[in-house]
Amino acid sequence: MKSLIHLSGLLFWMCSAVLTQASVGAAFTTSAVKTDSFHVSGNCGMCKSHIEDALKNVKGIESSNWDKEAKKITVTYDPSVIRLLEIKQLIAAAGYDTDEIKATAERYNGLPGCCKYER
Ligand SMILES: [Cu+2]
Repeated sequence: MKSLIHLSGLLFWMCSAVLTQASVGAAFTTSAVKTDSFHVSGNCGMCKSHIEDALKNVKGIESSNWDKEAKKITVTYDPSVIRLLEIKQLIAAAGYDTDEIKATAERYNGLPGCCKYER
């Protein structure tokens, strides 16, 4: 009987330790994450996938959504992991101009015809 009480005590301790860690982890991610919007040139749906793919599987970036009509991207990211300027560099490297970083002529020229936005 004594060992059973001991075991349940241990289980309780383990569960609360896990729970505490989980809530600390969640608090960290929610408080650190930031959402920013900025201009990104582009024309079509293909541009949208190029731009968003450039930010996919990038550490620190949670989500991105480029609006074809507004020519604006909304990015949710962790500024302690990746800086906004680095995000703009990734988009420029894919061939698209942002408000701060422009794509190189080489990258721009590499875009498919339908994606060659006016500069
Ligand atoms: Cu396009």
